[in-house]
Amino acid sequence: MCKGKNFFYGLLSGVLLSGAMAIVPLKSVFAVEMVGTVAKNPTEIPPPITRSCPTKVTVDLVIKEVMAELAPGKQFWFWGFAEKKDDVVGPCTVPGPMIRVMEGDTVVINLTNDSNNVEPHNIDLHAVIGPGGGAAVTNIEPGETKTLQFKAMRTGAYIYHCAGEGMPWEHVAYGMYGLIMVEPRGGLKKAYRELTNHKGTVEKEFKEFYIGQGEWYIKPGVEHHPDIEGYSLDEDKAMSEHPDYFTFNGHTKALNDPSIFGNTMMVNQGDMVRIFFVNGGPNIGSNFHIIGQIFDKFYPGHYRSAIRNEETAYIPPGSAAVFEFEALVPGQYLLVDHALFRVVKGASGFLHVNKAKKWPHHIYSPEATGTGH
Ligand SMILES: [Cu+2]
Repeated sequence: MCKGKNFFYGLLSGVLLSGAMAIVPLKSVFAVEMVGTVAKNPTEIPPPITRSCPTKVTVDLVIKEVMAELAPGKQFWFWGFAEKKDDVVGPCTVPGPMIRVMEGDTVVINLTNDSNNVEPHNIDLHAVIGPGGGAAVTNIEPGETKTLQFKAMRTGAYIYHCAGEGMPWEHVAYGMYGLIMVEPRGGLKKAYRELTNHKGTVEKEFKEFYIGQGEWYIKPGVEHHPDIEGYSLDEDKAMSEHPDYFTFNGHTKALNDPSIFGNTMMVNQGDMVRIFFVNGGPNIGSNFHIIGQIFDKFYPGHYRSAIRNEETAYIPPGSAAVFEFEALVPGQYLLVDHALFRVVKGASGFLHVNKAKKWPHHIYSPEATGTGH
């Protein structure tokens, strides 16, 4: 199945058998890190671009293979991206760390395959123009680091993902994807519109969130780790596109359970909201909708070609987009994939709009609570 890992695995087992003249359980060779969750906090977003001059941006990414909960009671063998800052490696998350650069920037990606891993990996960023989107020069075995440098040529939201072993489907199905935002020179619009009050003109800042959708095909057993009870990729289910779960941000409950991040997407009445959305797939497109909201703008590509006043937006697997809207009416709003049986399988989350002033009866009356769904 995986040429690289079988070779690596076989090499190690041979050394153990011939060197020690004893059968050493291979499970002792590879330790897998047990983490509680890979769920991504939707507010973990790099600061917006405020400059106009291109610069060099360096991003250190570390690939980890970990055991974490995918759905209640289901431990899954995830592969994912973490960011290293000031020599500290952050958590491995799904989606991976959001990367934010500007059109014209020179971007340096230092990609490390953690030495505890068993798989070869690489990175393909759809913001890159060149062979493999970077995958052609970033193939790394566990313990290796390689560097990719590219120029961010086109503004837009793009997915990045692993394409290791020439089998991106497998690596994406294990959770290896994230979003890179290439902002226009000067940055994305900081305010949707200007308002005036008695002190003069004020800008309404966007409250920004980061969501990654993916679907999961699982079977009992963890390759290379026979001592661990858990689940890994079921390739037959993946081939026939019959997923067990869908997630927003790496766990079926990530954005709908207050004990994870279910209360994290919170804004005030009148706030502007911007959502960076990536769909890893690997197979299935998202039909993203927020029940009770209309997207003022939705731009899968250049912000100037935004689609306006859209309600359900299709984000293909292997793609990303930006959504903007004004939170005019207080309440609890359900985020869904509007292929609605997927909600039952985990594709849901909440946006909370706090009442910050008088209820806007001219927009919605009477005053309401809950989602009605
Ligand atoms: Cu990979």
